[in-house]
Amino acid sequence: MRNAEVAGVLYNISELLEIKGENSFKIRAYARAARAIEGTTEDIEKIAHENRLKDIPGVGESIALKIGEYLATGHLQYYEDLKKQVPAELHELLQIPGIGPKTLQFLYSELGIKSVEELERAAREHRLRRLEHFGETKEENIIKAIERYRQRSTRIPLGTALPLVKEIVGALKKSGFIEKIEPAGSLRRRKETVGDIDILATSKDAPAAIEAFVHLPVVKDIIGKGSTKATIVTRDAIQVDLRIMESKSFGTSLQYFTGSKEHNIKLRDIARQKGFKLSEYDLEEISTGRKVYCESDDGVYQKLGLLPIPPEIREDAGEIEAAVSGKLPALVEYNDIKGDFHVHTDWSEGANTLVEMVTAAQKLGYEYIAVTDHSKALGVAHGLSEERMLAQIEEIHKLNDTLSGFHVFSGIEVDIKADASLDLPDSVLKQCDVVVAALHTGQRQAGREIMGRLITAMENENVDIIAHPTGRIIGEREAYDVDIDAMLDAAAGTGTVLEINAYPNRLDLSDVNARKAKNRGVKIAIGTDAHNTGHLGLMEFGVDVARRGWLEKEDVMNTRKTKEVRFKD
Ligand code: DGT
Ligand code: CA
Ligand code: CA
Repeated sequence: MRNAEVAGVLYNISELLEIKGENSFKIRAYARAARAIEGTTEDIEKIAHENRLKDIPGVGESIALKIGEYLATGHLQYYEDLKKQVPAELHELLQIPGIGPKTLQFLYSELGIKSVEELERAAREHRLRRLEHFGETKEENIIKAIERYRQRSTRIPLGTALPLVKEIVGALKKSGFIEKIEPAGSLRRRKETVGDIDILATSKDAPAAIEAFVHLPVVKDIIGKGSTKATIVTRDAIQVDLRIMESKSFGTSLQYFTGSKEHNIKLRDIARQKGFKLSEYDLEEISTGRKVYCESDDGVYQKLGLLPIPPEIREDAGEIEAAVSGKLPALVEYNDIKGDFHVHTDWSEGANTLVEMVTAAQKLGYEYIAVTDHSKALGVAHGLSEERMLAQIEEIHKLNDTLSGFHVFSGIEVDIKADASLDLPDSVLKQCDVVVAALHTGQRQAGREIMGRLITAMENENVDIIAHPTGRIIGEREAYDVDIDAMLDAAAGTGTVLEINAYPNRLDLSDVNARKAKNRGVKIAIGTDAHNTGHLGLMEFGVDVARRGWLEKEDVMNTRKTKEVRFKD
């Protein structure tokens, strides 16, 4: 899928237009289209092919033509022209969160800053804090943002990597030269970001398989190529390794290249204690030199007398000890999921109607969704007032009467305002089946304020779930100043459920925090935060986080049957 690539181009156009001071309607249309394309799980090429580009929010005649041109030729003249009009350094500066076109112009006129390096130097030399509207905190925030920006350019969100891998694996299978093929590395472990992508395969004709790989349409550069291994860089600058292994070594090599490195080191120790030398090629019995081969990587664990360890928890975080003592968790699975607890419709900022979201959820085999549109404080999102909330509840009741085998929970994503009050009165919240509360403003408040808001919300008997509890956005924004232990105490004490937001740039709670929650007895709800029907498909990313957090079926609310879904009473 080229969705991320096309979205990237549209985002860039939006920013270039902004630097040029073009009209804000046009700027926003490109950004909106980019977000929608990034968010949909439907293949943009398929949408273009079926002439449905204009169904995407923000996409009109002119943007549709541009997407078409880019998809067909890999080139967009309008974009190339824009880039020529704006220096690349300025464009890069805009990638730093907190630096918009206006700030950029101001910094240029005051200090002559026109690159990220110059901005960083000015901040470190404390030349920014003296400027009007700046000050010490803002200067420090800019330094942090630059540091994050530099990290972000090196690791790739799972949400970008996974569709790419599916595309590559699909294309290689079609080539006819591949027998077995499996992605390995951090991607197989479903880490929230991956450094590079590692793919393992077997083939009767390894050189031909390697040739097919380096000639895939996604390939931009070939970094290295041998007869059984190649490394390429894709058009969106992601490095991919393909290794062709001998068939008999597939199990041990998949185990080795899945990692993590720390997990492997400990597993090799265990092997040695049992008299084996473990490598990517085989398990060798040290006393006799006899070589043992495994078809799958589960087989490697079994041969060592261990229960197979799911890839998602191979981080040397206690899983090997658990396997040794026969106490591995039975991780929650995607097929256990019966519904979604965080769904928007066109009543607020969603792109689809209530009925469309329900139909899409039914297609996924779900038994229910909770419709959780924004509340009124989010003006930009067209949030619900008291009246509209009550009207929506009414409409959901009517809809439920027409549905069989499916239930819509009437919910709300109510804003926790900066003064810790909720955006809708208890009298209205009480009438919702599910109240999801979340912070959307005042995110930079000090920890005491932030925690006060979260805890006050959790103490409200109407609040069932806290959405995206730490507020972090991967590669873009740090978590709010949250004390995770205090949050978990409050959640446990009040019976409030915490969300794993499945949207790939959030994945919040994170794997580590989800595991802490489980250990405190705090239940988790996975919500996709769907803003269109395609987003409902993001559930798998939430399940990945849950699995990495060692969660089992009973820890996750979405595994319950409709009748058993019960929050605070
Ligand atoms: P990444 O790419 O930074 O997100 O993380 P990984 O885990 O994919 O790491 P990568 O791509 O460097 O290597 C893939 C796997 O190969 C890694 O998970 C475990 C294995 N591996 C790599 N280097 C070593 C090593 O020095 N010792 C051992 N035991 N395993 C290694
Ligand atoms: Ca890797
Ligand atoms: Ca690698």
